[in-house]
Amino acid sequence: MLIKRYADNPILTRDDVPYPVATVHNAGVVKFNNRYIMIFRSHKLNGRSILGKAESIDGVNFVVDKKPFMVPAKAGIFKEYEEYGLEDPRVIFLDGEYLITYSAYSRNGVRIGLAKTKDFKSIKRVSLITEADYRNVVIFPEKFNGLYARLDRPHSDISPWSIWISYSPDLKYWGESKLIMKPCQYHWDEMKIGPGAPPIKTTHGWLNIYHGVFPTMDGCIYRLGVALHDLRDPSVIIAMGDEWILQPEEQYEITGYVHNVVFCCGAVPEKDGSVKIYWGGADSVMCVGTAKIEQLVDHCLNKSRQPL
Ligand code: BMA
Repeated sequence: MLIKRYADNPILTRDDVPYPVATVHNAGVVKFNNRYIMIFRSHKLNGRSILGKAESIDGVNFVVDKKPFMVPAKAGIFKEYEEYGLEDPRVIFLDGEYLITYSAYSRNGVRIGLAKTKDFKSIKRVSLITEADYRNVVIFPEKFNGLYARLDRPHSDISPWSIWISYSPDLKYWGESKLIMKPCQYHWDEMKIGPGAPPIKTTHGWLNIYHGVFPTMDGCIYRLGVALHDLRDPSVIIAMGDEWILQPEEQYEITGYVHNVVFCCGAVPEKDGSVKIYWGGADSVMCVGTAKIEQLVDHCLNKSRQPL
């Protein structure tokens, strides 16, 4: 097994949240002042989502803030596009600040919002960085030739749910977009793929933990896979692991708000060469597992498939 599930999963459920929510899932996690900060998604009891925050010393035992971290904006352009809620946050640290990307839902579709914080207390919304029909945007925690880089997941009928890369000088204007990874027919990720955790720098390349979806007569199955991007040019895929690294197997992944889902928005690399991978189980609870970064890299390199 590449990923060792924590024995006491799930690590966070709605019972741990001091305000009424139906779920706790799909969380971004980063280190801040020697603590783990988790920004998680919750369905409210009307079915729309908000973001909560939890803190931990060991990355496993989390305490949730008394109040939600981010709710739909009450004014301006963000109000218009966050009307139906905020989903699936990813968090990275770059140039002294934390960048949070999240899906913003409204009657106009789903697009990606970007917010900044230095202390996880005051949050500044920066920009809506995509138009509609984008989800799962992760920003690399380093710049390339002075540009921010992100993996994103637009959707169109001709090129369904694939992973693209885009660049920006200022986090606001994005371009130089390029398709870099596609779903593979009759394969565990044949229906959709999308970026999961923000990429992790390794000596062999940027490790990208992504999700893949397979449609069955009983609905979709969400699993996780890994790919390696070139360190200097992340639009180049060095390898893409042919087999998944995690699939729904435990009861808390098989049944819940949406069954058969493991969905990752965050992973924290540790000094000992391991990585804590966080995933939402069945869109209901938060789970964690550990893996050796080297083994995930080998998984990409040893049995790779064509990314396009
Ligand atoms: C996707 C998103 C995720 C969710 C997944 C499984 O389309 O909505 O937030 O975890 O479906 O329901």
